[in-house]
Amino acid sequence: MPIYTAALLALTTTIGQNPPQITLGPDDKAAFANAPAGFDLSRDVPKGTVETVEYESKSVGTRRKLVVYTPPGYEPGTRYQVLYLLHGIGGTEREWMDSGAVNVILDNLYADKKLAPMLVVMPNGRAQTNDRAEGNVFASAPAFGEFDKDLLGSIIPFIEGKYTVYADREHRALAGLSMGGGQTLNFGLGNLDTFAWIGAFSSAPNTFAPAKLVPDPEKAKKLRLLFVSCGDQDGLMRISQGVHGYLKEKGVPHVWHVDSGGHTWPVWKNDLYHFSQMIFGKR
Ligand code: FER
Repeated sequence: MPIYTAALLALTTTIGQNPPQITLGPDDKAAFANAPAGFDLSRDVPKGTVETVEYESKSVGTRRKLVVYTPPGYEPGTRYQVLYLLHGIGGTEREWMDSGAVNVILDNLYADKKLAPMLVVMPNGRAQTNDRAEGNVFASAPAFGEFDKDLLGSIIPFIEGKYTVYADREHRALAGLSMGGGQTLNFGLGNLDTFAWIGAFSSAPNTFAPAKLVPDPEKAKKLRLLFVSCGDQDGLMRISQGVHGYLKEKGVPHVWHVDSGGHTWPVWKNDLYHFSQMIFGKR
């Protein structure tokens, strides 16, 4: 079992299996069929490469780790697009690898020619000196709120210096699950000049209120994709419902996808499967 703590397991049980009252409205339905069986199982196909690298975080003042997936057939001299992919409250930079099978899902999609060439950068969203998921993981919630300085001020410049990647909004996507979903909405919608593609899966209570998230609906319309999803048995559902309702009221184009499931990995893997195919236009 990865680094999930007892506190997080209790949380997952509370919000996943015994959810508070969830009322589904007419809009709250699946936008896509589930990913095909086996989409997250390793096949005999070319594999991408996964490496952990360290960067200097100016805002935190430490050297921090992040995980980078480069696709099968990666050529260092070729320009790639970048998906920045964020974890949940009990995770670290390893979570999408250890629990989300991100490399397996993407390897399979590349083998099936369904994906645009991209790097996936998985940073640690807990912007504090000790960024391990230790003890009471909820105590680090404020550090998740500080992460925008690290992402924008250190991580993106580091990635754009180390790898040959496009360095404009059209070629940057931001996505995440739960706390990382809230970060994605807060920092993605707050930095429309930096990201053109946004995916928020099962967003947590760190998500800003909708009117703060989208103070200027006209500006948000310049996003290429705003993907909002949640499981139909997730106790945090009301947050995503609130975001969808506000976007709809203000006429901001978005995808609203309600998965079947709780606050769990099958939902987030399915979201990644769909979201990754929708970003960066044609392959
Ligand atoms: C909360 C419930 C859930 C909360 C955060 C979460 C900050 C995050 C869950 C996750 O990331 O999986 O009240 O408050």
